[in-house]
Amino acid sequence: MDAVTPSIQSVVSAGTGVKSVCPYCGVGCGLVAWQDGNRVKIKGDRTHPANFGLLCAKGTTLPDSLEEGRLLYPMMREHLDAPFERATWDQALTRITRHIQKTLAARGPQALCLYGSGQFHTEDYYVASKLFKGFLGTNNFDSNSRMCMSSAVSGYQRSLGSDGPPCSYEDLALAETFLLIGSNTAECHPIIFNRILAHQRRHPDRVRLITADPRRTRTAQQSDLWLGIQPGTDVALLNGMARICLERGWVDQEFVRHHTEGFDKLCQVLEAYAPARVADVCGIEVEQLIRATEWFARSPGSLSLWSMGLNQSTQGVAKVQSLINLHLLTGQISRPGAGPFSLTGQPNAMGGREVGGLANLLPGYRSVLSAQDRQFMEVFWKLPPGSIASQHGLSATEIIEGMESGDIQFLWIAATNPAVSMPDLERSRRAFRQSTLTVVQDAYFPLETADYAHILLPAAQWSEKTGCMTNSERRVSLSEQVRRPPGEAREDWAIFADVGCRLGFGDAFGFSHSAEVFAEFVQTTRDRVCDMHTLSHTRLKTEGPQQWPCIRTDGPGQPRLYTDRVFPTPSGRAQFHGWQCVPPAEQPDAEFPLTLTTGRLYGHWHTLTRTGKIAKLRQMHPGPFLEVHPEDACRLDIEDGEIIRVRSRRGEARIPAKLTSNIRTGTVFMPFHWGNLWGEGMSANTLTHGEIDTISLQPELKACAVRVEKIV
Ligand SMILES: Nc1nc2c(c(=O)[nH]1)N[C@H]1C(S)=C(S)[C@@H](COP(=O)(O)OP(=O)(O)OC[C@H]3O[C@@H](n4cnc5c(=O)[nH]c(N)nc54)[C@H](O)[C@@H]3O)O[C@H]1N2
Ligand SMILES: Nc1nc2c(c(=O)[nH]1)N[C@H]1C(S)=C(S)[C@@H](COP(=O)(O)OP(=O)(O)OC[C@H]3O[C@@H](n4cnc5c(=O)[nH]c(N)nc54)[C@H](O)[C@@H]3O)O[C@H]1N2
Ligand code: SF4
Ligand SMILES: [Mo]
Repeated sequence: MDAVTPSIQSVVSAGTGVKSVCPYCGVGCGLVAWQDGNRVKIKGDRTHPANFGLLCAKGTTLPDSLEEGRLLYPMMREHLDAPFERATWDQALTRITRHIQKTLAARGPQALCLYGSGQFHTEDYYVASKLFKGFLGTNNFDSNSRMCMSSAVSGYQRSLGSDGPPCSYEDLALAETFLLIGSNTAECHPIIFNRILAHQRRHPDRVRLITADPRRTRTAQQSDLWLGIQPGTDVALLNGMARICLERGWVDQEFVRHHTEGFDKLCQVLEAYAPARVADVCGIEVEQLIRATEWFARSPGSLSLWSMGLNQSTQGVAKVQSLINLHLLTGQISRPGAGPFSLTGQPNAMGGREVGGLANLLPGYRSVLSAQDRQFMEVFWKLPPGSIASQHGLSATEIIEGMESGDIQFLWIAATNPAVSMPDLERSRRAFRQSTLTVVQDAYFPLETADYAHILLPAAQWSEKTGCMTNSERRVSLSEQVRRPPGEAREDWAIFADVGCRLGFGDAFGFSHSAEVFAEFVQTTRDRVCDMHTLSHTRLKTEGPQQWPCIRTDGPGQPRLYTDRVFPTPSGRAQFHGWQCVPPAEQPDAEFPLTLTTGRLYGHWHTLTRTGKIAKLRQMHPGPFLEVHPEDACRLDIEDGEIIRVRSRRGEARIPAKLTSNIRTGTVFMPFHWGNLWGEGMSANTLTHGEIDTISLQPELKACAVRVEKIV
């Protein structure tokens, strides 16, 4: 067995502690945590409905990441080539406040920008949103969720009328067909995959897994059918499946007639997706396509789980909507065990959407483009009418453009490491160097992004602060503080609130505890799809985690959305929207003949600030590599383990080749975890490009053209 085979580790029993949540992925596993001498100890929370006590290798080793390499004090420097010097909080925040005031006077609010993270607690997000979108009057507050979930958000909004995954983890034990599309669930949402496999073991004759992925991932290897599609051909695949449903009479006529709109237009689009052509475009067999469709359409319950293979694409929204079309067409939605279910990447990307943590959103699933929504928030925040800007703020990749043009004069980066995670890194790094003033607020130092900071602010992280996170099934959990933050580190929300007070908005930012922040935030959700106005830290502590919508104070929230088949669209009907399949922005050609896709490994978390400090996980995945099919390797005359050069139009990497027939020929794969701190030439993002989906503005991190060269 390969070293990276996900091993789900059972918990050991231990003493009492506080309830906490794993700060890694969007599964949102519950933890019990306590302090033992100087160490934080954890076990899985047996009562938490996400994991019932189980944890994966990342969760289990989490406490080992807390000590080494922490940023303990604020640090400052005059310019990027000077060394950092220790500063007091007062000095650092005074400099920030003065710079904001100066920028407001000289250039106006649109020159200010905050780039945040799906790793914020809901309370951090809320205070940041209130400060930037409300009191500073700029919607330039985007987050790394732009690179993660924004295509899912737009897809849900356009097809179902609102953001919000309609399903529940309960459905993992009720569905019979699982379509895992663009998701390496086994490595990236391991506890969910474990639940699916357990369900299949109980019902081996009925439960089937289909994986659609250009790589035969660990997820695909444990599936009943692998659709090894050509990268970027998901819309063709899903249209082909829809077309087969039409041809074979596998359409839920009743559902389509009474609960949807746009069926005729969809049928027109599907005309071009005859099964033989689709199989050809996707590079799979017609029989596989038909079998997958039959399993999906004719099962008593089909659940699709998707993640970055759909979202990170110039067709991200098209892919998501095409998947939802298939659910609507077959009536595989609005009932237990069925539905389109996006697996959220980061632990609180869901909370970010609720609080307005993308440049187009406001708290309570509101939009900056809606006059009514802006007005609601202005009244709520006691701001004069017109305070909230009526345009989208800058999205993640637009921030890079804003730095290049000089439109941004102040950049605040918190809980994300864009000097590793942004596409087209050389360009991004050049842009960051042009900043007038950049603040980086993180738990660790050194850090790749710190190279571009004038001011470093030490943040308290998991176990050092109390706050809420919402997981993929819309369940809000309270993660309680276990120990004091090291050095002078402070909670993110408290830093934003302090700057709010220093700017003269003391009445609005005088929060004394995150519970107060949460209490204010939930009022913005009243009567919204994400209604959680009945929740409070106290209730979550006494009654445990709750799913929204949760409108009763004396009972649990709703496990599923739209079970009455009424959707939050003007007509109450879900919307079909047919898309044509368009290839990825950068196509392979004679010069760059291979398609590079990028992604994750089981034991590592993103840019390695935590998992890179844990010996066991480093041993599991010692370094980056390029997966190459043996046929391509033979043509290129490269051997397994040979250090090769991978080049794109934007940059290059030098890493070992890993020969495997678990990838399509013509496609290569590289994990994106390693940044410059680990050495030059290890970063996948020196190769990727910043082309985006024009609706969701999410970059296409899953496909670019490269060539692989032998190093002589
Ligand atoms: N171990 C681990 N788990 C994590 C994370 C982590 O860093 N490490 N991060 C979390 C976060 S923030 C996220 S967003 C999620 C991501 O979770 P996933 O999306 O499951 O992970 P990725 O490896 O980014 O990509 C998934 C798969 O998409 C495939 N793919 C590439 N192109 C296409 C395509 O065109 N179509 C289809 N159908 N598939 C394609 C890739 O081959 C890859 O196997 O994981 C979360 N969980
Ligand atoms: N090529 C390629 N690039 C990708 C992707 C891909 O699939 N391929 N995926 C994209 C996706 S989906 C994502 S989500 C991003 C992730 O990319 P990043 O967000 O850049 O990755 P992280 O390493 O999770 O960065 C989180 C940072 O927050 C710090 N931190 C942890 N806790 C706290 C806290 O409580 N407060 C503060 N202030 N800081 C804290 C950590 O030390 C770390 O530096 O990468 C994106 N980039
Ligand atoms: S599955 Fe995700 S949330 Fe659960 S322990 Fe692993 S990393 Fe943490
Ligand atoms: Mo993500």
